[in-house]
Parts: sequence; structure tokens; C-alpha cells
Amino acid sequence: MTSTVPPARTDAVPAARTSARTSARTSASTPASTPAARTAAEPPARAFPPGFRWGAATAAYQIEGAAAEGGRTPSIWDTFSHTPGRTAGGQTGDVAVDHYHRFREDVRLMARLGLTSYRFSLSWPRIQPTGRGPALESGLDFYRALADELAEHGIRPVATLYHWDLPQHLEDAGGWPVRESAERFAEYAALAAQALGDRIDTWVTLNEPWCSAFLGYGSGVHAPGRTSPADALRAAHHLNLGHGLAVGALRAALPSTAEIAVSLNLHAVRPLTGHSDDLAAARRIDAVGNRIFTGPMFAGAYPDDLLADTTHLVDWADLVRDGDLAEISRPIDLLGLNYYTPTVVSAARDGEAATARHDGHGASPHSPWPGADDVTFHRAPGELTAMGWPIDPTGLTELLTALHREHGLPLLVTENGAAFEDVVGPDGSVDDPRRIAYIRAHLAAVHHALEAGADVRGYYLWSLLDNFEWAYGYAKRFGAVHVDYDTLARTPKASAHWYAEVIRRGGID
Ligand code: IFM
Repeated sequence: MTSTVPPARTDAVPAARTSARTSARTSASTPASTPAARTAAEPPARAFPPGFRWGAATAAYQIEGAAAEGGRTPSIWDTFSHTPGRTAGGQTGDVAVDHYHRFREDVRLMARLGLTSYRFSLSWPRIQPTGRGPALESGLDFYRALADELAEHGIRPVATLYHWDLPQHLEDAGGWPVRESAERFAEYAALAAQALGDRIDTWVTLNEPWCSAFLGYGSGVHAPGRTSPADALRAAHHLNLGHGLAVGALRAALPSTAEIAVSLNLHAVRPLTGHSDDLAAARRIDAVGNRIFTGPMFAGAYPDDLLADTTHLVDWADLVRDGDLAEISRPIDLLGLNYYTPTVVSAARDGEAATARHDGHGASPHSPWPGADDVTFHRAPGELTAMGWPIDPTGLTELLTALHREHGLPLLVTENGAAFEDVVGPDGSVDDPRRIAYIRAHLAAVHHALEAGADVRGYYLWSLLDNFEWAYGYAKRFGAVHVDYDTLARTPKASAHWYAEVIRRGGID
């Protein structure tokens, strides 16, 4: 699940953002001495396995800025965010949190928090500006320097190849609904792996392809903002194909010790009642939300029920060519799960407007759920985050144990976290007890999955820093580290100090 609602106007980001680029100083402080410190000597009640990766995650467009530097050209998110009405307050990632210039300071911050791993994404248009042809050394150099800085601090890098920033040139040639994008993606994967494979040993092909396909080409609340159910399904197949081709390219370019993964935002789908119509609604959402990816990737086939639900929209026999499924189902080493909240559905009731029915995934008149027009989304019980997402960690345990049972792969939680209305105190500190409670509850959920036998190898908090939250602009703060958008100064929130203590102790109480 991810950011899905179209922009509300906000004044969270003052005009001074760009000029503040060089004036900020980090205000990172050492972890506070708190009640946690008093129990520091005691082993945690829920200890995580030795070698468990304690991480945080980010994505290029959300943090880097420097949108026109080093030869980078626009991605679909540059175009989208510069289109009036697409993002809150017209905000863009032009500057973001200026990580491109401040990455050394950010890595030092990670080291002070004790992170053992850091998941970031490579910006495709920074490395291969037109999506074709040779790689740009200036782009690769940025990631070489980042990886070197991480190595110097003993932090293991995890690189995601695609976190939604398709070069605009490729969108102009048809985007993900067109097969060529999958081929270009594999080419880019090979270039990145050849250049960075000596420094980075864990690679994620795609981040949340559900969002790329269905929010990008279905409901249109994400870039490139297109609204065709058929194109969304075509995009999903070509993202799957791009993943499979990229796995092949990565295997060919990387040392045999490298690990390859994909990050899926699988939906913990729950029927509102046990009525057969509601069960059927849950099955449809599971098909187009989850099994459209896990089917071809792990079983080498699209599920029959998905094909039946969407046969009026797309000619699957024409779309899926001979050999595609073998490519898509190439074995991978780790499965990444991004989890935020569960998904509760029922059969649509008489008189419900279509927009209300898929409201849980963006108030667009266009549904991001092709083949599921007769399904209604409901608010799950539980407190809400600032995104309006109910807090329910049981979905995380449920998904991890189900993935372990069904696919048997080692798992990583490649994203989990929450946005809240953070308040900066008079002394500049940010006390965020709700974020601490959220993370603690979700780490407990991971621990439950470990106890149930799931092979979970790491947890990456979303996010290291407050950042550009897509269509919401800068209004929603997910960071463990607060960013002052005037000065770009970084200040670890109480949750960052708390997470540092968890890492130091290797578990939670
Ligand atoms: O910010 C996003 C991230 O880019 C993808 N996963 C969900 C996060 C929160 O919406």
C-alpha cells in the first residue's frame, strides 16, 4: 500500500527551499539517555537473529534533488510534478532534501543511528538519461561515492533499480504499456550492475510495481498520470517482464555472491464479512493486487481467475509472448515486502458511487483496480496515520508467514513506517511517540513471523528522512529524521534515537 490520494493543497514548503541549499547544518545529536538506556544492559525480550539487517530506506526522486545536475534528464515524475494540479501545492522533487549534495552527512547520520544496512534507489535518468545507450559516468560516480561512503561506515548497501522514475524519453515512446520498456530496463540493469557490482551486493529490481502500473496508468494519481485499465494491465505485464529480464542481466553482470530481490507492496486483503460475495471481492483484489505479480514471478503463470476477471480489458494471449513467463520466473534470492496497512473489501452495495468504492486507493474518478469495479474498500479498524491509513501490524505477520509458506524464500521487510503530524519543540527536537509505537508494534509483528518460522532477514524503516511523498508533496512526514524544509537541516526525531537503541540491543521489549 502506498500514497494514493490526489493532492490536497498545502503550504508546508516555503519558497526559500532552493536558496537554503548550502546554508543548512546538521543538528544530529547523539542518542538521548532515556529509560531505554536504563535497560540497555539487559537482553531484549524479543531478540532478532544475529546478522539481521537493521535498515532504513529511501528513493532517489524523493530525496536526491539536483534534478538537472550531472546530465540527468527528466523522469516521468519530473514531468508529472511540474504539471499543474498533479501534486500538493505544485511541489516537485527538484531540490527534495538535497541528498545529492548532502549524502556524506546523511551517511554519517545513518552511522550514528547504528544502521547496518541502507536501501536506496538508483535514478534511471541520472545513469541513462534517455533510457537508451551508454551509461553516464557522472551519474554512476554519484552512486560509487555513496556506496564508498557507506562502506567506510560499515553500512551494507541495497540498491533498487526502479523506484518509479522512468526516463521521460521512454514514456514518450509509450511507457510501461509498451514492451520495449522492459527491454530497456534490462539494459539499464546491466549497465548499473557492471559499474556498481563491485560495491553493492544486494539488488532490488522493482519497487512496488503495483503502484507503477495501477496508480501510474490506472487511476492516474501517480506519474505518468494515465487512466486506462487496459494500459495498466499491459504495464503490469511489462514490469513483470522487465523484472525477469533484469534478473538475467544482473546474474550475468554480478558476482555469484550477489543477492537479487524484488520489493512488492502486497496487500493483506480481508473480506468485510464471511458472505460469499465479500469473499469473492477479496479474491478479486488478491488477484489484481498480489497474484498478478507473485503468480508469474514464483509459479511461472498468471492466475486463471485474474485472466478471467480482466479478459474483457486485455488480450492476454497477445500480450504474453512465448518465453515471457520463463523470463519472469527466473529464481531470485530474497523477496522484499513493503507493508503499511491492511485492505478490507466487500462486494459493492447498491447505490455506492464508483469513486467512493475505490476511495481507499485515491479519490480519482478512475479505479486502480481493473476487473474489480464491483468491489468496495472499507476502512480497517485501528488508529489512523497522517496518511489516513489504519494501523494494524497483524497484516505484516500474516503476509510474512504466508509468503514463507507459499514461496519459501528468505524475506526482507523492505519498507514499513508511518507519517504523523510531527511537532517541532521550542528546542528543535521532535518527540514522535506515535511513530515509536508504530515501529515497535511492526517489529513485534516481524518477530511473531520469525517465531512462526518465516526466514526474515532484515527490516528497513520507511523512511530515513522526511521527503517528497509523491502526490502529497512534502506535507506527509515519514522520516525518523526531521528535515527543516527552509534550511534542510536534519534532526533525528525521538523515534530515530529509539530505533538506534533497538539496533544496539538487537531487539525490542
Ligand atoms: O513514500 C512511499 C515509497 O516511495 C513507496 N512505498 C510507500 C511509501 C509511503 O507512501
